[in-house]
Amino acid sequence: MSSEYQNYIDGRFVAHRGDTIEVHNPATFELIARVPDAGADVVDEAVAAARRAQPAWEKLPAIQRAGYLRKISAKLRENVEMLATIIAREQGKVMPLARVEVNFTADYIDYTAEWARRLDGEVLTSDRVGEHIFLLRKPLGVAAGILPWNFPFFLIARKMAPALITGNTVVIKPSEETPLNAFAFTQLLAETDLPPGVFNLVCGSGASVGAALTAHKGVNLITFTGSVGTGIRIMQAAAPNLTRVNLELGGKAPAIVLNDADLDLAANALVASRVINTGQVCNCVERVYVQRGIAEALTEKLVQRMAATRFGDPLADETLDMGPLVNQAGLAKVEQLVDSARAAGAEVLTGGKRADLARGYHYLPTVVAGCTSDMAIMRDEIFGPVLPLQIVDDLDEAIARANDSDYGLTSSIFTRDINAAMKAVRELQFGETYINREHFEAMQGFHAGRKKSGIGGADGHHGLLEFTETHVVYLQTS
Ligand code: TXE
Repeated sequence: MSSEYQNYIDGRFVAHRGDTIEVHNPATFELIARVPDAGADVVDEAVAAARRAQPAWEKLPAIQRAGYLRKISAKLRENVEMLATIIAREQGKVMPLARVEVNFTADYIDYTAEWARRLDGEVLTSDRVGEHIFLLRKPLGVAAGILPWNFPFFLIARKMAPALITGNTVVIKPSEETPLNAFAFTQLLAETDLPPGVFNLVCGSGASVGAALTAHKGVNLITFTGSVGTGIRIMQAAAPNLTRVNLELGGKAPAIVLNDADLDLAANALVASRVINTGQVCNCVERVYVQRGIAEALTEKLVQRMAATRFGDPLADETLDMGPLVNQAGLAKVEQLVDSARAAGAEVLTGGKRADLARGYHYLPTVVAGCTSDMAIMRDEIFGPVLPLQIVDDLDEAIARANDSDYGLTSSIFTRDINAAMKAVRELQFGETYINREHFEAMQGFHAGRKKSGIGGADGHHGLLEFTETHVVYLQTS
């Protein structure tokens, strides 16, 4: 079967003949497209094109590479409404957030372009008379970006922009759940004069394109955002070639709320950090440890706010707080975690079941109280609009329970006591901690998880370095 959506290789759209993947709107179940499920031969062509283009791309002054990036971001800014609508339709995000995603993506590309004149090496002190030691930073070569579906558009930029500004070329594989925004991105990119082969797009499943890319000898870096299980498979596929991996594998973010916290601020931030993108964000609040003294008051505020959360088809109503979950598997996982907590003695205070709508993978905004650390809902990533609460006696207990996790991406604490906040910062085993605010990272930060949340990180100066390797030069003069 042929598909009107075409892979983009060496500066050209390539007609696809072969297997296709169906893309559905998760709010309506409507079939919206069939896209290529490319094979290993197409991956070979894309990697070969990226390899051919890389040396000349690397030789360009960084400021010229930045110029190309800015042309791409300008195209995105001219097409915000079109792009946001595609994202909302295939992923289920509400339109205001989809617009934020497109604008943030353009901002991210521009921010990355600004690094052009700041990509420095180092001059090291020598032990020898007349010797000069230079540490150069060089691109790795070809980066393969494997994308998830939750912020699918932004993730193109998070993989592509730092790769390109540092002199690498890329092959991008979108998630098979949300490929249409990546085709739209590529259409706009193709309207610029970006040299052929610098950016390539290959669409397909994890088993086809994902497996071929990650086992490919011509790939120098695999940068992946997705699940822990797939991250492990990617490391295994990369091992024979010793290909570098950069893995962002989600989290089980704890939020700690102490007795002295501003409860309205905490409740607003916790709900915002759970409702955004229907709870399908790696840094979303996944479990709340609330100190006994304010447990009742905070719980009441959370229940009230979660119960008031409005959801439905994002394209039918722009004022909704959230859309559906992305697919049946996501809905089944949320349902199973809440059901198992209930069966183990936790109390569902609001929600706790699928929404009674005719169409769409909707789950009711849910608060589950009386959770304990042995429950799966406190240990596994929920990735849905569910807030599980556990009562703790003090900060020490909260920190110990927060750290007792396979994950280590983000965390937060709500308190007016600077000593308590800084003790949490010292002892929490997480890549990020938010104090008295919602969970959401900044592009100039460094988004990196510990433990099974991943290897390496993204954003800011440290994120750029992930796309480089060092070359030390010893120059002996007389
Ligand atoms: O992820 P997968 P799924 C978590 C979240 C979610 C769960 C499952 O808990 O409920 O993962 O989501 C590609 N080689 N996160 O199943 O499978 C696949 O085609 C190479 C957290 O959608 O990890 C897609 O492009 N690639 C998260 C990408 O991996 C392979 C974001 C992600 O899919 C592959 C998303 C293979 N063998 C889900 N198999 C976050 N960190 O924010 C699959 N893929």
